[in-house]
Amino acid sequence: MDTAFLSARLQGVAAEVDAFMGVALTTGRRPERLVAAMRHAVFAGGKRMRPYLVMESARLFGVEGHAPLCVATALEAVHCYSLVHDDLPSMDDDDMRRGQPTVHRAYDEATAILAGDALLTLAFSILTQSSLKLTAARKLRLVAMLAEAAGLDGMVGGQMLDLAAEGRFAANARRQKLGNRAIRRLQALKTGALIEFAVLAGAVLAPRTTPVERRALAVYGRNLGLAFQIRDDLLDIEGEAARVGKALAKDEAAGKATFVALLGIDGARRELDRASDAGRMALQGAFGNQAGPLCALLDFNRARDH
Ligand code: GRG
Repeated sequence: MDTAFLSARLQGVAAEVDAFMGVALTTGRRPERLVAAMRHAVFAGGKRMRPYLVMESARLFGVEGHAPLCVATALEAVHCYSLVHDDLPSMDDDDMRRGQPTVHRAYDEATAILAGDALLTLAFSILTQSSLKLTAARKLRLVAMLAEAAGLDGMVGGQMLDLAAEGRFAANARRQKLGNRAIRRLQALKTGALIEFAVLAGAVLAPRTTPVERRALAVYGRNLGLAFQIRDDLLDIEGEAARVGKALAKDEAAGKATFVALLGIDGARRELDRASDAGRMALQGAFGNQAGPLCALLDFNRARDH
């Protein structure tokens, strides 16, 4: 699958997710400023990589249409919330995201907190809405998986470890030099958990799956999450701020526990290649040529400049 094909597919997914979000985020009798801030967070031009993963992992099992789109949109809502909160003054204190002012900059801090909260809860409304024609057991499974991936045992837990490693808290006000295992755990939670959810959700939507297929998806998801985080760490050092759409070279100054800090630039590049290859092998072993669209994302990530 070549890059042009992947870009077209990503754009197609983005258009579908945007249309769904557009309907979910209409004003009506809702607080206008809050809806506007949520729309700012959602429609700022994200890559929609997680929705792509949901839709392509479902497609591996012949599942297309409204159900994968609902799950994809719910996940993107969680992702957008996490970016809004990550940018807050009390977290990373960023002014720009995706080339636009961050939500607390465009609006104000209270509105940004509420916009994030409302995006997180919107995700669970989408997963439980009646137009999503899945059995109650499958909906419950998706809700439980997303809650775990997003919360204490996933992204939020990872974010807390990240801030603690920076020495943010009075009880522990020194930077921690995390080792290999600790950095991998932190990143698997902070970034990896939502990516793994995206990949595994396709199997929940499938009428039937085998243990071999589920295992292959899990290995692919874990390695893609790792590869994605490493690319993000490399972009902080070697990316162009105008392309990435936010301030760069912040990780080292903040004492962040990154793969570049752990492995150096060359070591991080090698680990990115290793993880990408491991993800590809797992998927091709279980799905053969059908794995093309998901394998293409590994290459896209390797080369991405934002
Ligand atoms: C605040 C609860 C909470 C969690 C924050 C998302 C996150 C956890 C931190 C963001 C910091 C960061 C840069 C993490 C690296 C991985 C990541 C989430 C990058 C942004 O995702 P992309 O590249 O963004 O998919 P777009 O803009 O394309 O949607």
